[in-house]
Formats: sequence, C-alpha cells, structure tokens
Amino acid sequence: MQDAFTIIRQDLGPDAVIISSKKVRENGLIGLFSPKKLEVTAAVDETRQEKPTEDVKDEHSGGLEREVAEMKKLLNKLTNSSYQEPQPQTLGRWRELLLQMEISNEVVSQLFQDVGDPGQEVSQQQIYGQLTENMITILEKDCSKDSKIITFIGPTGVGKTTTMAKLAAQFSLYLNKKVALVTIDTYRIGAVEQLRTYGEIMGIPIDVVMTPKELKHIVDKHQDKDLILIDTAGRPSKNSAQIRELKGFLEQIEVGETCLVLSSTTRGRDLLKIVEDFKIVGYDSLIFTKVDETEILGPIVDVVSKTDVPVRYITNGQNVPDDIEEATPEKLAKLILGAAHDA
Ligand SMILES: Nc1nc2c(ncn2[C@@H]2O[C@H](COP(=O)(O)OP(=O)(O)O)[C@@H](O)[C@H]2O)c(=O)[nH]1
Ligand SMILES: [Mg+2]
Repeated sequence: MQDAFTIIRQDLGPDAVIISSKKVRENGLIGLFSPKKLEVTAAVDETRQEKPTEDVKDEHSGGLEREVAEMKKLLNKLTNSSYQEPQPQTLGRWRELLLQMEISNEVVSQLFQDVGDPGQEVSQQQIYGQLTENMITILEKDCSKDSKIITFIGPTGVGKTTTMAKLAAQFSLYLNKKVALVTIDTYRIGAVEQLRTYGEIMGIPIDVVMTPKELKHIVDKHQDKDLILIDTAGRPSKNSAQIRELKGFLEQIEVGETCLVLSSTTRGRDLLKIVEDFKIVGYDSLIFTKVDETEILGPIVDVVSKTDVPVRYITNGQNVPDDIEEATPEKLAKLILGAAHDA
C-alpha cells in the first residue's frame, strides 16, 4: 500500500484520493498459487484545481486524455510492482486441486512422482512442468489399429452420432476422403433421421442395418471407401445383454478400430463402471465429448490409466463439423491442468 501511495502521489499529485483498494488474483489456475496483487483506484477532483476556463471544450477533452494516460501509467506500475504475500504450501495446494478435479488418490500419487519434497523450495513452474510431464506419461498409449472401419460405441446421449458426423465431415470435406456412414442405431426414434440429415448435407451415403448379416453385406459393398464409420445404439451400459447383442453385430465384420465415446460430464465413478461394462464389446480408443460443459476433466486421466487405451479425439460443442479436436497427450494434459502453462 505504501508503494501505491508513492506512485499515486507522483502521478496525480498531493490532492489525489483513494477510491478503492483490494487484493486481486490473476485469472486462471496459476493465479490460485501466485501471490495476490494489490489494486488501488485513485482520482483527483478537478473542480478543486484552479484551471483557466477560456476553452472549456478543449481543456475538458485534454484533461480526460491526460487522466486516462495517467491511469494507464499507474496501472502498469501497480501490476509490475507485485505485492508479496507469504507463499502458500504449494505442493499441498496442487494436490488438493488435483483431487478437486476428481483425479483419484492413486493417480494423483503417480502424478506427484519426482515433483519434490514438501520441505523443498520449488517454483510453481517447476511443479506444473513435472505434473504435466507425469500426466503425459500416463496419457501416452498406443493405438496401432488400422482405422478404415471405425465403430462408435458408448452410452446413450454422450454424442456418438454427432461426433461421427463431425468426423465424416472433416474427412470428406477437408481431407477429400471417400466416406460412408452406417448406422445400427435403429432403437431411438429420430436417431436415423439425425444421421441421414447430416449425410444429405455432406453428400455422404448412409445405410441403416437391422441385422448382423446386413451389416456385413453393407460393409462389403463399401470396400472402395477410405473410411467407413459405424454408429451404434447407445444402450445403457448396465444392460449387458444388449451389449452382447452389439458384439454380435460387430463380430460379423472386421472392425478396424472401436471407439468408446464417453461424456466428460459423466461422474468419474460412473465412467469407470462404463468402461468396465463395455469391455465385453472391446474397444481400442476413447473419445471424450462435451469438454465444453465441464471444468472437471480429471476423470479422463483415471479412465486412460484404467483402460490402457488412448484418447483419440475430444469434442467441445454442438457444431458439426468444427467442434472436434484430435487429442494428443500434451494437449490433454494442458487442458486438464488448465491454462497455467501460458501464465
Ligand atoms: N455441449 C456439447 N454437446 C454435445 C457435444 N457432442 C454432442 N453434443 C450434444 O449431445 C446431444 C446428444 O448427442 P448424440 O450425438 O445424439 O448422442 P448419441 O446418443 O450418443 O448418439 C446432442 O444434443 C448433441 O448436440 C459436445 O461436444 N458438446
Ligand atoms: Mg446416436
């Protein structure tokens, strides 16, 4: 505060009054751990200062300009001379934060490997860097599947059909690939219509199949395509009889890659149950949808750690085809740990 007074006095003169002062944090994750800064707003009452009044208009706007310039200067000085508070117990805070992001105790312990002893002095950047590195190691999984035929499985409403439409559009419109869409999602009213609409817009053929035999026939028919995407009915994962039925369909063809689609908004414990239930069908990779709808993305790390398969894509909105991104371990780690990297 003493520093702020000095700066205000220099810039605004002895008549300056303090309007408000408060401690503020920087935005983002790193803000939680860096010392708070002091923000002081001060002003001078111009009516108290004697001024020539000949050219009121010019004087007025000139005064305003000067004031803005001075305020800018003051703000710059204030943000540069940061107010130091005692450092919080940072390692403990990070651990707390990771647990709040719903990463399990077990995985949090893995993430803290080589991060440093609690007694030791480590900078925020060092902690962040090591946590990121450890998270990348956990997220790095192999998926050496040939992905000519990709099947999308997963619970109801997670975004399978939307994700498939996004990928179909990306591959056909941007990469000029020949794409075919097949759906065995005949259970939900409107499900087929939804896909048909996307297909029509993109000029991509759509086939609806009712039986495992039909599926084989259709896939054979599309041998000339670069990519065949197969949509499935999102059956509740509890119902394992239906999961077995799905398996019956998929056994008819040589699926290149099976993608388990999961929503980021599902609670961690439910996710772990779902990935377990879908093991009957089997899957080679994961897609996490709706990352735009939650800030708690910790369970992704747990799921990858448990399933041993990589995350291929994340989706971040309802817009077809743009709201989808390829997921690399680096990108994911950064997303999960927040924007701290840039700070
Ligand atoms: N906010 C958001 N909504 C999504 C995303 N992906 C899909 N959705 C929405 O989730 C709902 C269910 O999607 P749908 O593809 O029909 O799910 P399916 O039952 O798994 O095929 C739809 O309203 C989609 O627009 C996403 O990444 N973000
Ligand atoms: Mg669907």
